[in-house]
Amino acid sequence: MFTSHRESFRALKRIPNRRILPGVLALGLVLASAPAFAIFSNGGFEQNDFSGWTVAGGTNPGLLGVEPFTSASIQIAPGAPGPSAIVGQIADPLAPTIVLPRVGQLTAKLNDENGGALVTTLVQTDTVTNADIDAGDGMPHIRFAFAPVMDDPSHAPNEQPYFYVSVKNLADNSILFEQFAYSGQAGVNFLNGAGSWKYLEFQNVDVVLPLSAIGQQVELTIVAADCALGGHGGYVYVDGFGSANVPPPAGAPGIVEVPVNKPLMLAVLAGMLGLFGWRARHARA
Ligand SMILES: [Ca+2]
Ligand SMILES: [Ca+2]
Repeated sequence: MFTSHRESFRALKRIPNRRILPGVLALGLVLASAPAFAIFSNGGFEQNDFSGWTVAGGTNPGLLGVEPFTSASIQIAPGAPGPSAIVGQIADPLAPTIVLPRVGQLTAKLNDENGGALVTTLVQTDTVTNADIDAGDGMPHIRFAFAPVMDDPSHAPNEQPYFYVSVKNLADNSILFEQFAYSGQAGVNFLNGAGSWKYLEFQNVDVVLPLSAIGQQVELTIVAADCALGGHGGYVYVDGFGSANVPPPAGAPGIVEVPVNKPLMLAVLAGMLGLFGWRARHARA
């Protein structure tokens, strides 16, 4: 990716006519800042489908155990997967301040506002390469944005709609990033949507990987679940999966940067996330 940018720019610089130089420079800048969605296939859903992704799911029998819930609490019973869709420029009356699409022309929506105790999962595995290194810090990055929108029927916590997002290194099964919350969960700064609906603005995630991750496989997982009792829905918008910066949204961005394999930094991060009411975890699966 970077090589091709350099070659393009070098080729352009050979053009001798000075009068076209400003235009050439502008084009060079455009090329240099083109999004490098190197790591994930169709990471921005701009193909208007789920090519490159595995969409699955089933039904939600409720979360296992008691709080705090983790990935180990998630149960998905066999059954038809929950719904999924690609959306463009739409308004969401349940979450009126969310701006769609988030990046480019299209954004993925996992699950929906209807009940049925359904679960939708979205997974993609890919290999980290040198193309995922950010020239800014010399480290590989995984970046994306997500926004959960969930009804809050005030069921028991394990029966509420919930969402889960994780980035896992398959080489050692370490969780590089994960976030879980059920609707209305204390400590998560949900915004009030229509009626009993709760939501979050798009959260920008920036996971900094160690250099040792080059050549290793990472797995992205997103889970969006209706309530376990069948009457209430929940969904998650996701977009911009790749190594390039997710451009700022129309509203105020909340960038969550997650350095890995640096315990001190993680402690600092946990403190920062505390400001947002998030629970940060560096768990082993
Ligand atoms: Ca997109
Ligand atoms: Ca649903």
